[in-house]
Amino acid sequence: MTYTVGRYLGTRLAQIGLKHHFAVAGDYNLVLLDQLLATPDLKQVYCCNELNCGFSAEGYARANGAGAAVVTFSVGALSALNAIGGAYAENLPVILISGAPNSNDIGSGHILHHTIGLPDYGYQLEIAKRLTCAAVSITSAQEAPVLIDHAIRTALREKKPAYIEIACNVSAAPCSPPGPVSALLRDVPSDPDTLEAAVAASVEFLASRKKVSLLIGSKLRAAEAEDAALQLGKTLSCAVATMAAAKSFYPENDPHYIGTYWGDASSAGVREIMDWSDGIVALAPVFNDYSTAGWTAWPQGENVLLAEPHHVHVNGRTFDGIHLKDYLAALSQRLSGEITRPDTLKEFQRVVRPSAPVAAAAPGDRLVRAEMARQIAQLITPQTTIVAETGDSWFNALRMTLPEGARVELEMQWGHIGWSVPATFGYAVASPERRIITMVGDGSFQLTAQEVAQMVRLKLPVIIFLVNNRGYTIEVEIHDGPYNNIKNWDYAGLMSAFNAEDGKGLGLRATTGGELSDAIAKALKNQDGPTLIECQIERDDCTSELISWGRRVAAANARPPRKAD
Ligand code: TPU
Ligand code: MG
Repeated sequence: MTYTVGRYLGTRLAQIGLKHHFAVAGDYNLVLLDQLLATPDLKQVYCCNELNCGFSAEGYARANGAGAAVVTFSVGALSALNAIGGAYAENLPVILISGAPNSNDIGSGHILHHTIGLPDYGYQLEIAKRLTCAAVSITSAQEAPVLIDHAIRTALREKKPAYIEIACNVSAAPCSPPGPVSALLRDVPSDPDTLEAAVAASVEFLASRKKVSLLIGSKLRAAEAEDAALQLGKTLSCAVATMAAAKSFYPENDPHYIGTYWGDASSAGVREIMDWSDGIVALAPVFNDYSTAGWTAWPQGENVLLAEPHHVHVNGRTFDGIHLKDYLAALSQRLSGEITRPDTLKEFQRVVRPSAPVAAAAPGDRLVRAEMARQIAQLITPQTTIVAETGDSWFNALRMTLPEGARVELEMQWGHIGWSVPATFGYAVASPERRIITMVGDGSFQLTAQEVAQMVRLKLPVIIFLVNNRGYTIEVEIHDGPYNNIKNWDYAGLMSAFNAEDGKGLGLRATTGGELSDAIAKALKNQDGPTLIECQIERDDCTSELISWGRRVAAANARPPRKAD
């Protein structure tokens, strides 16, 4: 068959495992959308706006490995680019596809609608280049396959977003045969000699230390190294902690797992064990101001072996050009039967007693955070994914103990409030078989609320716990002022507006523990649409971790400027 540019692109998206793409229509992309609709095995899913479209594709990529969003030029794409920045920060290969001006207009001096009113339309590509690993502009059908393949291949290899703009008069043009012959190359293999040298240096590091622990970082999933990390934990028999943004990237039911390492917001005993360790093997971590709790908990120096997705730093040497999963597998194999390091785990078991379960509140008592979190935690099964928004929802999710298979999705590097609603939508489209639970604050929800309407449209039975604490509590704990108060909404009442005449979404409100358990029971029965449960709690009713972490972040923000020499 003859492939048009749009069909070629659609076929490539299907070949990399996409079953859906997210879209908002506009005249620059309508013909392209027609072409994508004609692609077998690729469904088109619509969003309310382009920011949400980008985040939906981002959420889809979390569940499916990659995602795609199709938007119109400028007015659409510039909104979507915020979510693309998020995909870059979060290491997710999201392909942003934008319709673009007719190729005849380029260089003609014409002023076009939706642009900034100048005859140069190149600004969008320039912006996209800063926020993606590959950005291409397609203005002729002949070059389209090469450019499309370059963008998609680079995104998959680097686990970063890519950008493709297609002139609106080129989408339906036939491109050069034979079309997409076979699947795209995903990666180049690890260099065997470097791998060998990295493993040898790492064995030396481990052999000279007794109190070794493993620290799991948030790039581990993008590095496709979760299984290999588990294998290394078992091989070393040491204590294993996850960084906050890597919650659920290591099975919490594994006997070596000790909890979250996050400075003084760590789970009980974990900071003490990490501080006590004389060798920390850090796997694909992101050490930023938030994850180090305002630079107060940053493992570095000679006692840290830092294994990144494509290189390893150990004993003052760097080994580049290897894949983390290959390195971890080779290291486990080399260590097996010779070196184990159980001291950190033994010490943890000595110093930390299992905490007593939180007692249920009386059903008629005013709802408090602890009771809300207790009831949500009871819902978690191996099929659950918790999507937790920036705010105290982060800290509530981090406290939950996960059975094997349960996942937590966080967007801690980008930290765009409102991310969780469209990301939940995208995730649910990708993984309808999972039970998806979203925890989102009132302030965050107000940014992207309308995407709940798309969950209604597609009848996705997600459960959204909307924490109405009347404001930006996370900001209150960092630095308070009148800007942290927000207009209250009737959140539960929104659902009837989203349902309109045909939707099956459910909006419920809980002001007591009893009302919350009733609402949850109704949510579990509602399989024909989302259930939003507005949980009303006091403004200052938050986790102790938020308070101590907020204090650290405030102190880091308040460091005075350096003095001039
Ligand atoms: O649980 P809680 O009350 O902390 O969460 P809520 O109500 O969702 O409040 C979140 C407050 C917040 C803001 C305003 N967290 N971070 N920010 C700053 C911010 C502003 N704009 C964007 C797009 N992202 C942000 N993180
Ligand atoms: Mg709030």
